[in-house]
Amino acid sequence: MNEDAALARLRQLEIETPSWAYGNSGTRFHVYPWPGAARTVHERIDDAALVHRLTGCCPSVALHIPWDAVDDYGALRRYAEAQGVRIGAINPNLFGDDDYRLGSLCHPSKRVRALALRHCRECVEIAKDVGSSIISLWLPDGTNYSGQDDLRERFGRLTEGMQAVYAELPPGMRLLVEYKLFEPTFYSTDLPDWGTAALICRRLGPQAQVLVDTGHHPQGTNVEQIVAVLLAEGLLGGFHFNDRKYADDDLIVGSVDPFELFRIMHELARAPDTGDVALMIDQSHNVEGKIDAMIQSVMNIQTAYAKALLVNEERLAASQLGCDVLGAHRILQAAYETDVRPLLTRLRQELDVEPDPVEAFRVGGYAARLAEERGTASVESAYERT
Ligand code: RM4
Ligand code: MN
Ligand code: MN
Repeated sequence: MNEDAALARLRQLEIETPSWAYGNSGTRFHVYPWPGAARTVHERIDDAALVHRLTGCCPSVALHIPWDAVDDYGALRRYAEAQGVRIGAINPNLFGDDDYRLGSLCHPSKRVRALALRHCRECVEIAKDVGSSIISLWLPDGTNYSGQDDLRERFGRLTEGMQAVYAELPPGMRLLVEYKLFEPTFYSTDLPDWGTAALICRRLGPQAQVLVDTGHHPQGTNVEQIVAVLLAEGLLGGFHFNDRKYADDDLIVGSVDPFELFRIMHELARAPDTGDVALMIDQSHNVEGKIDAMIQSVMNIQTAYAKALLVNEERLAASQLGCDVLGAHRILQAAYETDVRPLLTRLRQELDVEPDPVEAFRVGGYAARLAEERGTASVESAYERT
């Protein structure tokens, strides 16, 4: 499509950021605290709102329960709205309790399965209270050793548990089913891949769709093909964008393989209707700042989408039908190599934000102010040190 049409589509692009990426996080080796990192759900919402102000395209923030639990969700909703954002997907947490050592909805014990189900029910209620229409469910369930549990039994428990969660959904609320190859378990995972997730969603009904976390596949998986097939089947519910080098690395989107991001965004760009696909980021900033890294991810998604929108679809289709293998590939490559910075500058002028929102954050004194406000003023800002 031409630049003006691409600009119109870019204006509609909305990206949801995750509350959990704004707080301190780390690996199993250590958590290095970041000056001014958000400590409470209110501060996490503040940071998401700042990202929205600087980018103009991140109007919602996903919550993780109980990490973001509060007593009054109506008040939390109003707080978010007062900061200029709304609350997006509610993510139940089925891994943060001692009871979940051997799983949650697939646990061998009925008692633990009931606990997990109760938590999912609570999350549906929270979603209603905050005005969200999405439950993003990731199950950490699996086993570490062959023989540890009966795989078919576990699949049965999975279906039953998911059906029970699905039954709680009010009309208009969607259950996005997230899969992941491995981790925290290493021998088997109950929802390991998009096929299993799609199978479960088909069993459940139209309010269940698959969530593709771009870091949750075996090395070398063709993620854009998964996206294409799920779109064709009406089963693509949303994304957790991040990048990875080895496993579930949760790195800045597009930092390792921007061409893959472009190919994924191309599947979205050429789909007739992607209005329902929730574009969410799921990241963990362990050694870098949180807010500017989030903005960088947002900008990288915009860049990839802009390039994807500029693919000459007519010529591409003609080359494909004409069996011109290299010609078709070169059309994609040409779009990928286009310098879209001028187009994105136009977009940001229209959105009334700075041409480089990462730079705007870094020179705007935000980091020092947040460090001071949040009681880490004695630690010099990482930017001032360099
Ligand atoms: C998982 C998965 C989920 C996220 C948790 C914290 O690997 O990506 O989406 O909620 O991490
Ligand atoms: Mn995820
Ligand atoms: Mn993950």
